[in-house]
Amino acid sequence: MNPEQIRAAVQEELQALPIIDIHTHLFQPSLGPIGLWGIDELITYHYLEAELFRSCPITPTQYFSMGKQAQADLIWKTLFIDNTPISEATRGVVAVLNAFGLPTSGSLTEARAFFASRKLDQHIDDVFRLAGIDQAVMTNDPLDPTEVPAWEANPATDKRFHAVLRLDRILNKWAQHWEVLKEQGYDVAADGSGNSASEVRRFLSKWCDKMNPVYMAVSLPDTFAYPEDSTRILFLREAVLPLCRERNIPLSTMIGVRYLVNPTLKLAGDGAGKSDLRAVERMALDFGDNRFLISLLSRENQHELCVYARKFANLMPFGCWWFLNNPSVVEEMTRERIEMLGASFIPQHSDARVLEQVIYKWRNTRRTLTPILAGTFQTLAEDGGIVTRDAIRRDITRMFRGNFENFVLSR
Ligand code: RAT
Ligand code: ZN
Repeated sequence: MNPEQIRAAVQEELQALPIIDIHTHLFQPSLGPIGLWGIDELITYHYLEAELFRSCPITPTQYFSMGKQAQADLIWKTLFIDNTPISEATRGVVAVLNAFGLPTSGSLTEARAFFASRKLDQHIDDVFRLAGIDQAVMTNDPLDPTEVPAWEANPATDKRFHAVLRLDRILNKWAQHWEVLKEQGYDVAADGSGNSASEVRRFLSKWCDKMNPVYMAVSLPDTFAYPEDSTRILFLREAVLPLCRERNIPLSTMIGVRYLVNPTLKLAGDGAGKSDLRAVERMALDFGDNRFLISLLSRENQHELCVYARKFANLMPFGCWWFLNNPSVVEEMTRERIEMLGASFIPQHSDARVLEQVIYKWRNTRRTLTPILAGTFQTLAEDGGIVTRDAIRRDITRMFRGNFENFVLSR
């Protein structure tokens, strides 16, 4: 194939492949109204809330006291009318409106009427088709009071969605949650002593039965350390990782958050920090029978992660997370990963919080990665390698589906 044919083949294969979105904050409709969708949710996405305060004098306290629609109107006026929507997150809203043939400027009336007319179940099918995905992995928290009742009602499964047992409240906020377990009859203590670890395992095991998660997951601070004398590491070592082995599922660790550096911004108030990846090295070594999906929030940590993935086959780097999901950084990270790991990683997840975001996030990923992947195969051809359509399809399928199916679903 000549360079132009290679580029066209990459573009077509990437376009045609139904991707598995391996980490989102979306919910299957059978879990009820906790799933966010529609124009007001899109505009009040926390990525956009953070941008609002840079261009409008309103204080966070004033903003958060407003109703959802008034918040959306303010963000729309500030970031889309008074300013040009050139940031990644604002451009995303424009792309979604455009995908549905809705006006991308002026009033929101038509968009609101359109989304109000949609029936959720069919809408999900349409959104997934526009995004080019066929499955999305959820984030399910067994200690979230808004989510628990939905699971207690034994929701119908939905082949478009997979559950994930999220552990943040247990591993990061034990002090605020141990009593909730205690009230539910688990023999746990604030300091993790006595039967706490085995009881946490029993609690998680019950939730595995209920949710049938494809993996367990936790976000971790930039200061994450292992080994360490803490309830976090105690429960990881004695409850979470043994249970992952028993159920034969991976643990996803997303490391590098600096929680609430500006608490007034709520969900938009977290920052990012560089981590010491010796913790990852030691975990990969000490728990050689566990599998770890890994995403890191700091750009500076990405090269090191590739090095560790070369040492430990039980690490699966995935995604360009949160502040990294911008074309300039995605380009750099993906090049680095291909150069060091071939096709043995998962390039992206959407992290969508509002259903329709998968449309713009996956379009952006395809647009950014087409030249990177094409360049990879073009360079191979230049060096005398045989590049075929089948090889391109095989590698793209492996990165955006196969690695997840093999590492997570099919073991
Ligand atoms: O990207 C985000 O939406 C963040 O707020 C987080 O939810 C992060 O992705 C996480 O899963 O902790
Ligand atoms: Zn997330």
